[in-house]
Amino acid sequence: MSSRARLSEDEITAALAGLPRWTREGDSIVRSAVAPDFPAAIRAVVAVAEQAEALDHHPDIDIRWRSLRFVLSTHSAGGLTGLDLTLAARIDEALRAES
Ligand code: HBI
Repeated sequence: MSSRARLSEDEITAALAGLPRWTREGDSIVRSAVAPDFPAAIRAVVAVAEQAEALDHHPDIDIRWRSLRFVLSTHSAGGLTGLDLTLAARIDEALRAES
């Protein structure tokens, strides 16, 4: 699940069925969320940063007050890999903890 090998279209489709908050945008997957307030949004971002460092895999993050948008792709592979799926699940957890 966490490999840096590029996923096939079938693998991506199957994985996204288990990540209902995420949508495909080309070579990336994207999720938006709204936290209860700005501090909660920042706490979620810090939790995501810790997971990103642990995985050595980093999301693009857009912060607008309490609205967050995460974009995941594996730049070194030129597309989506298992690492993106693993990080997506950990981002879901971080957002759930601050919702
Ligand atoms: N994060 N999203 C993403 N994609 C990468 O290819 C990537 C990364 N974080 C760290 C990383 N690659 C490192 O392996 C290299 O930059 C050394």
